[in-house]
Amino acid sequence: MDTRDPHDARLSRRRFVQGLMLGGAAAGLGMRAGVTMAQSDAVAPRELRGTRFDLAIGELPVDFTGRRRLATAVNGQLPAPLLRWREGDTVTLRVTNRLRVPSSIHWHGILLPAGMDGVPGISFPGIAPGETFTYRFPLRQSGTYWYHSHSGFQEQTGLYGPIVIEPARGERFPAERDYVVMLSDWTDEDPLAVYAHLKQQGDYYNYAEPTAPEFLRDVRTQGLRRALAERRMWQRMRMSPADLADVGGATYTYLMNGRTPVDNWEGLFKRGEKVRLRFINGSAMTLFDVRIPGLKMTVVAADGQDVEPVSVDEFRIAVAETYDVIVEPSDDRAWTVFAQAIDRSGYARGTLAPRAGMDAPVPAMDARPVLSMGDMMGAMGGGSMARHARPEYRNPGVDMRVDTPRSNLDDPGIGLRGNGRRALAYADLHTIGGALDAREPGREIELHLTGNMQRYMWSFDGVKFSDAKPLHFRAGERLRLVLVNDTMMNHPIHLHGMWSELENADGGFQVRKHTIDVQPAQRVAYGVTANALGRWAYHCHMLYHMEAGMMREVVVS
Ligand SMILES: [Cu+2]
Repeated sequence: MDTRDPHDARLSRRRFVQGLMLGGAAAGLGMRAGVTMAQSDAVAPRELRGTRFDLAIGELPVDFTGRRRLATAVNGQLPAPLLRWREGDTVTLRVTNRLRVPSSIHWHGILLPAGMDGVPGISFPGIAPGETFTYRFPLRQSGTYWYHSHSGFQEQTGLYGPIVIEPARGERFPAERDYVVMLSDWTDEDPLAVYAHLKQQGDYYNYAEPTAPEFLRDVRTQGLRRALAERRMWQRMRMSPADLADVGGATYTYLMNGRTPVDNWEGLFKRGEKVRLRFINGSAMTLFDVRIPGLKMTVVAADGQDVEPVSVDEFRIAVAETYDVIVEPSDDRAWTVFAQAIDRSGYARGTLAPRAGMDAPVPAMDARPVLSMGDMMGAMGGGSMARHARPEYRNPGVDMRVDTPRSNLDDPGIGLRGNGRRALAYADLHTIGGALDAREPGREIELHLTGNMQRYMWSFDGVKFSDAKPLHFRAGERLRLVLVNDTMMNHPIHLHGMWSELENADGGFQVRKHTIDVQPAQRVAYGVTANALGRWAYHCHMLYHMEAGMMREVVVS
Protein backbone atom coordinates (compact mmCIF):
# COMPACT_ATOMS: atom_id res chain seq x y z
CA MET A 1 0.00 0.00 0.00
CA ASP A 2 1.35 3.36 -0.90
CA THR A 3 0.17 6.10 1.44
CA ARG A 4 2.38 8.80 0.00
CA ASP A 5 0.62 11.75 -1.44
CA PRO A 6 2.20 12.35 -4.85
CA HIS A 7 0.82 15.88 -4.77
CA ASP A 8 2.86 16.48 -1.65
CA ALA A 9 6.03 15.26 -3.33
CA ARG A 10 5.50 17.58 -6.29
CA LEU A 11 4.92 20.46 -3.92
CA SER A 12 8.16 19.90 -2.06
CA ARG A 13 10.08 19.73 -5.33
CA ARG A 14 8.50 22.98 -6.43
CA ARG A 15 9.38 24.56 -3.13
CA PHE A 16 12.99 23.50 -3.61
CA VAL A 17 13.12 25.17 -7.01
CA GLN A 18 11.38 28.22 -5.61
CA GLY A 19 13.99 28.30 -2.89
CA LEU A 20 16.70 28.24 -5.51
CA MET A 21 15.18 31.20 -7.33
CA LEU A 22 14.67 33.21 -4.18
CA GLY A 23 18.20 32.45 -3.06
CA GLY A 24 19.47 33.50 -6.46
CA ALA A 25 17.60 36.79 -6.41
CA ALA A 26 18.86 37.60 -2.97
CA ALA A 27 22.41 36.68 -3.90
CA GLY A 28 22.16 38.96 -6.92
CA LEU A 29 21.26 41.85 -4.67
CA GLY A 30 24.31 41.14 -2.59
CA MET A 31 22.19 40.01 0.35
CA ARG A 32 22.95 37.00 2.46
CA ALA A 33 20.27 34.63 1.34
CA GLY A 34 19.30 31.67 3.42
CA VAL A 35 19.66 32.97 6.91
CA THR A 36 17.80 36.10 7.95
CA MET A 37 20.03 37.17 10.73
CA ALA A 38 21.75 40.25 9.35
CA GLN A 39 21.63 41.89 12.74
CA SER A 40 23.11 39.09 14.82
CA ASP A 41 25.49 38.29 11.99
CA ALA A 42 27.00 41.74 12.20
CA VAL A 43 27.43 41.46 15.96
CA ALA A 44 28.53 37.87 16.49
CA PRO A 45 31.85 36.71 15.08
CA ARG A 46 31.59 33.48 13.09
CA GLU A 47 34.81 32.21 14.62
CA LEU A 48 35.62 32.17 18.34
CA ARG A 49 39.11 31.59 19.72
CA GLY A 50 40.61 31.22 23.13
CA THR A 51 39.86 29.17 26.21
CA ARG A 52 36.62 30.70 27.56
CA PHE A 53 33.42 30.72 25.56
CA ASP A 54 29.86 31.84 26.13
CA LEU A 55 27.42 30.03 23.89
CA ALA A 56 23.67 30.65 23.84
CA ILE A 57 21.29 28.15 22.27
CA GLY A 58 18.21 29.84 20.84
CA GLU A 59 15.79 30.01 17.94
CA LEU A 60 16.66 31.74 14.69
CA PRO A 61 14.31 32.62 11.81
CA VAL A 62 15.67 31.22 8.54
CA ASP A 63 14.49 31.03 4.95
CA PHE A 64 16.25 28.45 2.78
CA THR A 65 13.42 27.59 0.41
CA GLY A 66 11.09 30.56 0.23
CA ARG A 67 9.36 29.61 3.47
CA ARG A 68 10.19 31.15 6.80
CA ARG A 69 11.07 28.62 9.47
CA LEU A 70 12.60 28.57 12.95
CA ALA A 71 16.00 26.95 13.28
CA THR A 72 17.93 26.06 16.42
CA ALA A 73 21.13 28.08 16.51
CA VAL A 74 24.07 29.02 18.71
CA ASN A 75 24.73 32.76 19.24
CA GLY A 76 22.27 33.43 16.41
CA GLN A 77 24.27 31.41 13.89
CA LEU A 78 23.74 28.37 11.69
CA PRO A 79 26.10 26.55 11.58
CA ALA A 80 27.10 27.42 15.15
CA PRO A 81 30.31 29.47 15.45
CA LEU A 82 33.62 27.84 14.58
CA LEU A 83 35.45 27.15 17.84
CA ARG A 84 39.21 27.40 17.40
CA TRP A 85 41.06 25.71 20.27
CA ARG A 86 44.68 24.89 20.98
CA GLU A 87 45.98 21.45 21.94
CA GLY A 88 47.13 21.45 25.57
CA ASP A 89 44.76 24.23 26.67
CA THR A 90 41.85 23.67 29.01
CA VAL A 91 38.64 25.14 27.62
CA THR A 92 35.66 26.42 29.59
CA LEU A 93 32.34 26.72 27.77
CA ARG A 94 29.31 28.29 29.43
CA VAL A 95 26.30 27.09 27.47
CA THR A 96 22.99 28.82 28.14
CA ASN A 97 19.74 27.29 26.91
CA ARG A 98 17.30 29.96 25.73
CA LEU A 99 14.90 27.45 24.19
CA ARG A 100 11.61 26.44 25.83
CA VAL A 101 12.76 22.80 25.84
CA PRO A 102 15.81 21.04 27.31
CA SER A 103 18.99 21.14 25.24
CA SER A 104 22.60 19.94 25.25
CA ILE A 105 25.88 20.18 23.38
CA HIS A 106 28.05 17.13 22.70
CA TRP A 107 31.68 17.67 21.64
CA HIS A 108 31.98 15.06 18.92
CA GLY A 109 35.24 13.08 18.85
CA ILE A 110 36.77 14.91 21.80
CA LEU A 111 38.40 12.85 24.57
CA LEU A 112 37.04 14.24 27.83
CA PRO A 113 35.67 13.29 31.27
CA ALA A 114 32.33 11.49 30.97
CA GLY A 115 30.44 14.26 32.79
CA MET A 116 31.48 16.76 30.08
CA ASP A 117 30.31 14.69 27.11
CA GLY A 118 26.88 16.27 26.93
CA VAL A 119 24.49 13.36 26.35
CA PRO A 120 21.28 13.81 28.38
CA GLY A 121 20.42 10.73 30.41
CA ILE A 122 23.91 9.28 30.11
CA SER A 123 26.49 12.01 30.82
CA PHE A 124 24.36 14.61 32.56
CA PRO A 125 20.70 15.63 33.00
CA GLY A 126 20.76 18.01 30.02
CA ILE A 127 20.44 21.80 30.13
CA ALA A 128 16.99 22.94 31.26
CA PRO A 129 15.35 26.03 29.70
CA GLY A 130 16.96 29.17 31.08
CA GLU A 131 19.81 27.21 32.67
CA THR A 132 23.55 27.54 32.05
CA PHE A 133 25.83 24.50 32.08
CA THR A 134 29.59 24.93 32.28
CA TYR A 135 31.71 22.46 30.37
CA ARG A 136 35.42 22.35 31.20
CA PHE A 137 38.01 19.90 29.87
CA PRO A 138 41.65 19.74 28.75
CA LEU A 139 42.45 19.26 25.05
CA ARG A 140 44.54 16.14 24.54
CA GLN A 141 44.31 16.02 20.74
CA SER A 142 44.29 18.24 17.65
CA GLY A 143 42.46 18.32 14.33
CA THR A 144 39.01 18.89 12.83
CA TYR A 145 35.95 18.01 14.90
CA TRP A 146 32.46 19.37 15.48
CA TYR A 147 29.77 19.85 18.09
CA HIS A 148 26.04 19.30 18.04
CA SER A 149 22.96 18.92 20.20
CA HIS A 150 22.20 15.46 21.59
CA SER A 151 18.62 16.43 22.48
CA GLY A 152 15.63 15.44 20.39
CA PHE A 153 15.94 16.53 16.77
CA GLN A 154 17.76 19.82 17.45
CA GLU A 155 20.69 18.70 15.32
CA GLN A 156 18.34 18.45 12.33
CA THR A 157 17.10 21.99 12.92
CA GLY A 158 20.57 23.56 12.91
CA LEU A 159 22.40 22.99 16.17
CA TYR A 160 25.82 21.96 14.85
CA GLY A 161 29.13 23.75 14.47
CA PRO A 162 32.80 23.13 13.63
CA ILE A 163 35.76 22.76 15.99
CA VAL A 164 39.39 23.16 14.92
CA ILE A 165 42.07 22.27 17.47
CA GLU A 166 45.46 23.62 16.47
CA PRO A 167 48.27 21.16 17.15
CA ALA A 168 50.70 22.26 19.86
CA ARG A 169 53.66 21.66 17.50
CA GLY A 170 52.17 23.13 14.34
CA GLU A 171 50.40 21.46 11.42
CA ARG A 172 52.10 18.41 9.96
CA PHE A 173 50.74 19.40 6.54
CA PRO A 174 50.74 23.20 6.47
CA ALA A 175 48.74 25.20 3.95
CA GLU A 176 48.43 28.87 3.04
CA ARG A 177 44.64 28.85 3.38
CA ASP A 178 42.46 26.97 5.79
CA TYR A 179 38.69 26.60 5.39
CA VAL A 180 36.06 24.58 7.17
CA VAL A 181 33.52 23.05 4.78
CA MET A 182 30.56 21.93 6.85
CA LEU A 183 27.88 19.93 5.06
CA SER A 184 24.34 19.53 6.36
CA ASP A 185 20.75 18.76 5.41
CA TRP A 186 17.89 21.18 6.09
CA THR A 187 14.19 20.39 6.03
CA ASP A 188 11.25 22.80 6.23
CA GLU A 189 9.28 19.96 7.77
CA ASP A 190 9.20 19.52 11.53
CA PRO A 191 11.68 16.64 12.15
CA LEU A 192 9.10 15.06 14.45
CA ALA A 193 6.79 14.82 11.43
CA VAL A 194 9.63 13.42 9.29
CA TYR A 195 10.22 10.74 11.90
CA ALA A 196 6.50 10.00 12.22
CA HIS A 197 6.25 9.58 8.43
CA LEU A 198 9.21 7.19 8.42
CA LYS A 199 7.66 5.15 11.26
CA GLN A 200 4.41 5.03 9.32
CA GLN A 201 6.21 3.79 6.22
CA GLY A 202 9.96 3.26 5.95
CA ASP A 203 10.18 4.37 2.32
CA TYR A 204 7.84 7.35 2.75
CA TYR A 205 10.44 9.74 1.36
CA ASN A 206 11.84 7.38 -1.23
CA TYR A 207 10.64 8.77 -4.53
CA ALA A 208 13.23 6.70 -6.34
CA GLU A 209 11.33 3.43 -6.82
CA PRO A 210 12.07 1.94 -10.22
CA THR A 211 9.70 3.41 -12.78
CA ALA A 212 8.03 1.92 -15.84
CA PRO A 213 10.59 3.43 -18.25
CA GLU A 214 13.37 1.93 -16.13
CA PHE A 215 11.65 -1.43 -16.27
CA LEU A 216 11.44 -1.17 -20.05
CA ARG A 217 15.13 -0.26 -20.18
CA ASP A 218 15.92 -3.32 -18.06
CA VAL A 219 13.83 -5.45 -20.41
CA ARG A 220 15.82 -4.08 -23.34
CA THR A 221 19.20 -4.69 -21.73
CA GLN A 222 18.49 -7.87 -19.75
CA GLY A 223 15.55 -9.45 -21.53
CA LEU A 224 12.02 -9.73 -20.21
CA ARG A 225 12.58 -12.86 -18.19
CA ARG A 226 15.54 -11.53 -16.18
CA ALA A 227 14.00 -8.12 -15.66
CA LEU A 228 10.83 -9.74 -14.32
CA ALA A 229 12.78 -12.12 -12.11
CA GLU A 230 14.69 -9.24 -10.60
CA ARG A 231 11.49 -7.31 -9.86
CA ARG A 232 10.00 -10.38 -8.24
CA MET A 233 13.11 -10.85 -6.11
CA TRP A 234 12.88 -7.34 -4.71
CA GLN A 235 9.14 -7.66 -4.16
CA ARG A 236 9.53 -11.00 -2.40
CA MET A 237 11.97 -9.36 -0.02
CA ARG A 238 9.68 -6.36 0.33
CA MET A 239 12.74 -4.24 -0.38
CA SER A 240 13.76 -1.81 -3.01
CA PRO A 241 17.11 -1.57 -4.77
CA ALA A 242 16.70 2.19 -4.46
CA ASP A 243 16.79 2.14 -0.64
CA LEU A 244 19.82 4.37 -0.40
CA ALA A 245 18.60 7.15 1.82
CA ASP A 246 15.61 7.39 4.14
CA VAL A 247 15.15 11.08 3.36
CA GLY A 248 16.30 12.72 0.12
CA GLY A 249 16.45 15.89 -1.90
CA ALA A 250 12.70 16.28 -2.35
CA THR A 251 12.61 17.01 1.37
CA TYR A 252 16.12 18.20 2.10
CA THR A 253 17.99 21.30 1.01
CA TYR A 254 21.68 20.48 1.24
CA LEU A 255 23.86 23.16 2.77
CA MET A 256 27.57 23.98 2.66
CA ASN A 257 28.58 26.17 5.61
CA GLY A 258 24.90 27.01 6.00
CA ARG A 259 24.43 28.12 2.39
CA THR A 260 22.17 26.64 -0.26
CA PRO A 261 23.63 25.63 -3.65
CA VAL A 262 22.45 28.91 -5.15
CA ASP A 263 23.74 30.96 -2.24
CA ASN A 264 27.12 29.38 -3.11
CA TRP A 265 29.62 29.43 -0.25
CA GLU A 266 32.99 30.60 -1.52
CA GLY A 267 36.59 30.28 -0.39
CA LEU A 268 39.29 32.48 -1.88
CA PHE A 269 42.83 31.49 -2.90
CA LYS A 270 45.79 32.79 -4.88
CA ARG A 271 47.02 30.59 -7.71
CA GLY A 272 49.57 28.03 -6.54
CA GLU A 273 48.60 28.26 -2.88
CA LYS A 274 47.95 25.16 -0.84
CA VAL A 275 44.39 25.24 0.44
CA ARG A 276 43.33 23.05 3.36
CA LEU A 277 39.65 22.14 3.35
CA ARG A 278 38.29 20.67 6.56
CA PHE A 279 35.19 18.74 5.50
CA ILE A 280 32.71 17.96 8.27
CA ASN A 281 29.49 16.07 7.68
CA GLY A 282 27.15 17.70 10.19
CA SER A 283 23.98 16.42 8.55
CA ALA A 284 21.30 14.42 10.29
CA MET A 285 20.86 11.70 7.66
CA THR A 286 22.90 12.33 4.52
CA LEU A 287 26.07 10.69 3.23
CA PHE A 288 27.80 12.90 0.68
CA ASP A 289 30.21 12.11 -2.17
CA VAL A 290 32.61 15.01 -2.49
CA ARG A 291 34.75 16.10 -5.40
CA ILE A 292 36.22 19.24 -6.96
CA PRO A 293 36.10 18.54 -10.71
CA GLY A 294 39.53 19.13 -12.22
CA LEU A 295 41.40 19.13 -8.91
CA LYS A 296 43.11 16.26 -7.13
CA MET A 297 42.50 16.23 -3.39
CA THR A 298 45.18 15.00 -1.01
CA VAL A 299 43.54 13.52 2.07
CA VAL A 300 45.75 14.30 5.08
CA ALA A 301 43.49 13.66 8.06
CA ALA A 302 40.46 11.55 8.94
CA ASP A 303 38.32 12.32 12.00
CA GLY A 304 40.98 14.76 13.19
CA GLN A 305 43.87 12.29 12.98
CA ASP A 306 46.72 12.79 10.49
CA VAL A 307 46.99 10.07 7.86
CA GLU A 308 49.63 9.23 5.25
CA PRO A 309 48.68 11.58 2.40
CA VAL A 310 46.60 9.93 -0.29
CA SER A 311 45.58 11.57 -3.54
CA VAL A 312 42.00 11.03 -4.71
CA ASP A 313 39.39 12.48 -7.06
CA GLU A 314 36.49 11.82 -4.73
CA PHE A 315 35.59 10.66 -1.25
CA ARG A 316 32.44 9.62 0.57
CA ILE A 317 31.85 11.32 3.90
CA ALA A 318 29.38 9.58 6.19
CA VAL A 319 27.36 11.43 8.79
CA ALA A 320 29.64 12.74 11.58
CA GLU A 321 32.94 11.97 9.82
CA THR A 322 35.54 14.63 9.08
CA TYR A 323 38.21 14.64 6.37
CA ASP A 324 40.94 17.22 5.82
CA VAL A 325 42.15 17.55 2.25
CA ILE A 326 44.74 19.80 0.63
CA VAL A 327 44.23 21.13 -2.88
CA GLU A 328 46.48 23.30 -5.03
CA PRO A 329 44.43 25.21 -7.61
CA SER A 330 46.90 25.72 -10.42
CA ASP A 331 44.89 28.18 -12.54
CA ASP A 332 43.43 31.61 -11.98
CA ARG A 333 39.89 30.34 -12.23
CA ALA A 334 36.96 29.12 -10.14
CA TRP A 335 36.44 25.49 -9.05
CA THR A 336 33.23 23.91 -7.84
CA VAL A 337 33.22 22.05 -4.54
CA PHE A 338 30.54 19.48 -5.24
CA ALA A 339 28.94 17.20 -2.63
CA GLN A 340 26.18 15.02 -4.03
CA ALA A 341 23.93 13.05 -1.70
CA ILE A 342 24.46 9.27 -1.82
CA ASP A 343 21.05 8.77 -3.48
CA ARG A 344 21.80 11.51 -6.07
CA SER A 345 18.64 13.38 -5.14
CA GLY A 346 20.44 16.67 -4.55
CA TYR A 347 23.73 18.29 -3.69
CA ALA A 348 25.53 20.89 -1.67
CA ARG A 349 27.86 23.15 -3.58
CA GLY A 350 30.39 25.91 -3.08
CA THR A 351 33.21 27.56 -4.99
CA LEU A 352 36.95 28.03 -4.63
CA ALA A 353 37.95 31.14 -6.56
CA PRO A 354 40.71 33.73 -6.88
CA ARG A 355 38.16 36.55 -6.59
CA ALA A 356 34.75 36.92 -4.95
CA GLY A 357 31.63 36.40 -7.06
CA MET A 358 33.06 33.88 -9.52
CA ASP A 359 31.70 30.44 -10.15
CA ALA A 360 32.47 27.33 -12.19
CA PRO A 361 30.22 24.81 -13.94
CA VAL A 362 28.31 22.55 -11.59
CA PRO A 363 28.58 18.93 -12.75
CA ALA A 364 25.49 16.84 -13.41
CA MET A 365 24.71 14.42 -10.65
CA ASP A 366 25.65 10.80 -11.28
CA ALA A 367 22.96 8.26 -12.03
CA ARG A 368 21.23 6.94 -8.95
CA PRO A 369 23.11 3.81 -7.90
CA VAL A 370 21.32 0.52 -7.43
CA LEU A 371 22.19 -1.92 -4.66
CA SER A 372 23.93 -5.07 -5.83
CA MET A 373 23.45 -8.56 -4.45
CA GLY A 374 26.80 -8.08 -2.68
CA ASP A 375 25.32 -5.10 -0.85
CA MET A 376 22.61 -7.38 0.46
CA MET A 377 24.27 -10.72 0.99
CA GLY A 378 27.94 -9.91 1.48
CA ALA A 379 30.58 -12.28 0.16
CA MET A 380 28.58 -15.02 -1.50
CA GLY A 381 30.89 -17.99 -1.35
CA GLY A 382 33.85 -17.16 0.87
CA GLY A 383 33.61 -14.68 3.70
CA SER A 384 33.41 -15.66 7.32
CA MET A 385 30.18 -16.98 8.78
CA ALA A 386 28.37 -14.55 11.02
CA ARG A 387 27.21 -15.48 14.51
CA HIS A 388 23.77 -14.01 14.91
CA ALA A 389 22.47 -13.13 18.35
CA ARG A 390 19.36 -15.01 19.43
CA PRO A 391 17.11 -11.90 19.45
CA GLU A 392 17.80 -11.55 15.72
CA TYR A 393 15.50 -14.50 15.02
CA ARG A 394 11.70 -14.43 15.07
CA ASN A 395 11.86 -10.70 15.62
CA PRO A 396 9.60 -8.25 13.78
CA GLY A 397 12.38 -5.68 14.23
CA VAL A 398 14.77 -7.68 12.02
CA ASP A 399 13.88 -8.16 8.38
CA MET A 400 17.25 -9.40 7.15
CA ARG A 401 20.36 -11.27 8.29
CA VAL A 402 23.64 -11.49 6.44
CA ASP A 403 25.30 -14.88 6.95
CA THR A 404 28.54 -14.31 5.05
CA PRO A 405 29.41 -10.63 5.46
CA ARG A 406 32.28 -9.20 3.46
CA SER A 407 35.19 -7.68 5.35
CA ASN A 408 37.09 -5.92 2.58
CA LEU A 409 37.89 -2.26 3.25
CA ASP A 410 39.00 -1.47 -0.31
CA ASP A 411 35.46 -0.82 -1.50
CA PRO A 412 34.59 2.90 -1.65
CA GLY A 413 30.93 1.93 -1.53
CA ILE A 414 27.85 1.81 -3.67
CA GLY A 415 27.77 4.43 -6.41
CA LEU A 416 31.55 4.98 -6.30
CA ARG A 417 32.65 1.69 -7.80
CA GLY A 418 34.17 1.88 -11.24
CA ASN A 419 32.93 5.39 -12.01
CA GLY A 420 36.24 6.36 -13.61
CA ARG A 421 37.30 8.48 -10.66
CA ARG A 422 39.76 7.52 -7.96
CA ALA A 423 37.54 7.27 -4.88
CA LEU A 424 38.84 6.98 -1.34
CA ALA A 425 38.25 3.72 0.56
CA TYR A 426 39.04 2.97 4.21
CA ALA A 427 41.88 0.73 2.97
CA ASP A 428 43.63 3.91 1.72
CA LEU A 429 43.71 5.47 5.20
CA HIS A 430 46.75 4.89 7.41
CA THR A 431 46.99 6.89 10.63
CA ILE A 432 50.49 8.26 11.06
CA GLY A 433 52.14 6.65 14.08
CA GLY A 434 49.93 3.57 14.11
CA ALA A 435 47.69 2.35 16.92
CA LEU A 436 47.75 4.11 20.30
CA ASP A 437 47.64 0.78 22.11
CA ALA A 438 49.52 -2.11 20.51
CA ARG A 439 48.17 -4.77 22.90
CA GLU A 440 46.33 -7.67 21.34
CA PRO A 441 42.64 -7.33 22.34
CA GLY A 442 41.84 -9.54 25.32
CA ARG A 443 38.15 -9.73 24.53
CA GLU A 444 35.84 -9.45 21.57
CA ILE A 445 32.30 -8.06 21.49
CA GLU A 446 30.30 -8.72 18.32
CA LEU A 447 27.25 -6.64 17.60
CA HIS A 448 24.94 -6.74 14.60
CA LEU A 449 23.42 -3.67 13.03
CA THR A 450 19.82 -4.66 12.54
CA GLY A 451 16.59 -3.20 11.33
CA ASN A 452 13.28 -3.54 9.64
CA MET A 453 13.18 -1.05 6.80
CA GLN A 454 9.43 -1.11 6.29
CA ARG A 455 8.56 -0.63 9.95
CA TYR A 456 11.48 1.72 10.42
CA MET A 457 12.84 -0.20 13.41
CA TRP A 458 16.60 0.07 14.06
CA SER A 459 18.64 -1.69 16.68
CA PHE A 460 21.83 -3.53 17.68
CA ASP A 461 21.34 -7.33 17.74
CA GLY A 462 17.60 -6.87 17.22
CA VAL A 463 17.23 -5.09 20.58
CA LYS A 464 16.49 -1.39 20.63
CA PHE A 465 18.15 1.01 23.08
CA SER A 466 15.19 1.32 25.43
CA ASP A 467 15.09 -2.48 25.92
CA ALA A 468 18.85 -3.07 26.13
CA LYS A 469 21.26 -3.41 29.03
CA PRO A 470 24.48 -1.35 28.91
CA LEU A 471 27.66 -2.90 27.51
CA HIS A 472 30.44 -3.23 30.07
CA PHE A 473 34.09 -2.48 29.31
CA ARG A 474 36.65 -3.20 32.04
CA ALA A 475 38.76 -0.16 32.88
CA GLY A 476 42.08 -0.32 31.06
CA GLU A 477 41.29 -3.33 28.89
CA ARG A 478 41.99 -3.44 25.17
CA LEU A 479 39.05 -4.98 23.37
CA ARG A 480 37.89 -5.64 19.87
CA LEU A 481 34.47 -4.50 18.72
CA VAL A 482 33.08 -6.37 15.74
CA LEU A 483 30.16 -4.90 13.84
CA VAL A 484 28.20 -6.85 11.24
CA ASN A 485 25.77 -4.86 9.14
CA ASP A 486 22.70 -7.00 8.56
CA THR A 487 20.92 -4.21 6.70
CA MET A 488 21.16 -2.66 3.24
CA MET A 489 22.01 0.81 4.53
CA ASN A 490 25.24 2.44 5.64
CA HIS A 491 25.45 3.01 9.38
CA PRO A 492 28.10 5.43 10.68
CA ILE A 493 28.71 4.11 14.19
CA HIS A 494 30.10 6.48 16.81
CA LEU A 495 31.60 5.48 20.16
CA HIS A 496 31.83 8.41 22.55
CA GLY A 497 34.86 9.13 24.71
CA MET A 498 37.32 6.64 23.21
CA TRP A 499 38.99 6.08 19.86
CA SER A 500 37.87 3.38 17.46
CA GLU A 501 40.99 1.87 15.82
CA LEU A 502 39.85 0.12 12.67
CA GLU A 503 41.60 -3.13 11.72
CA ASN A 504 42.21 -4.40 8.22
CA ALA A 505 40.91 -7.82 7.18
CA ASP A 506 44.12 -9.45 8.55
CA GLY A 507 43.71 -7.86 11.98
CA GLY A 508 46.44 -5.23 11.45
CA PHE A 509 45.93 -1.58 12.38
CA GLN A 510 44.35 0.56 9.67
CA VAL A 511 43.08 3.94 10.84
CA ARG A 512 41.99 5.72 14.00
CA LYS A 513 38.50 7.24 13.88
CA HIS A 514 35.62 8.39 16.07
CA THR A 515 32.97 7.30 13.58
CA ILE A 516 33.16 4.16 11.47
CA ASP A 517 30.83 3.85 8.54
CA VAL A 518 29.75 0.23 8.10
CA GLN A 519 28.61 -0.53 4.58
CA PRO A 520 25.67 -2.81 3.78
CA ALA A 521 26.46 -6.50 4.43
CA GLN A 522 29.92 -5.58 5.72
CA ARG A 523 31.79 -6.78 8.81
CA VAL A 524 34.31 -4.45 10.45
CA ALA A 525 36.50 -4.89 13.53
CA TYR A 526 38.20 -2.25 15.60
CA GLY A 527 40.28 -1.95 18.72
CA VAL A 528 39.17 0.16 21.67
CA THR A 529 41.17 0.94 24.80
CA ALA A 530 38.75 1.36 27.69
CA ASN A 531 40.70 4.15 29.36
CA ALA A 532 37.81 6.55 29.93
CA LEU A 533 35.81 5.78 33.07
CA GLY A 534 32.09 6.37 33.15
CA ARG A 535 28.98 6.11 31.02
CA TRP A 536 29.16 6.69 27.28
CA ALA A 537 26.85 6.67 24.30
CA TYR A 538 27.51 4.27 21.41
CA HIS A 539 25.21 4.70 18.43
CA CYS A 540 24.48 5.05 14.75
CA HIS A 541 24.87 8.71 13.79
CA MET A 542 21.93 8.66 11.38
CA LEU A 543 19.69 10.76 13.62
CA TYR A 544 16.46 8.88 12.95
CA HIS A 545 18.19 5.50 13.29
CA MET A 546 19.51 6.52 16.70
CA GLU A 547 16.10 7.80 17.70
CA ALA A 548 14.53 4.49 16.64
CA GLY A 549 16.93 2.56 18.87
CA MET A 550 20.25 1.86 17.13
CA MET A 551 22.14 2.82 20.28
CA ARG A 552 23.73 1.34 23.39
CA GLU A 553 25.10 2.70 26.62
CA VAL A 554 28.70 1.69 27.33
CA VAL A 555 29.89 1.63 30.94
CA VAL A 556 33.63 1.65 31.60
CA SER A 557 34.34 0.61 35.20
CU1 LIG B 1 21.98 3.72 11.08
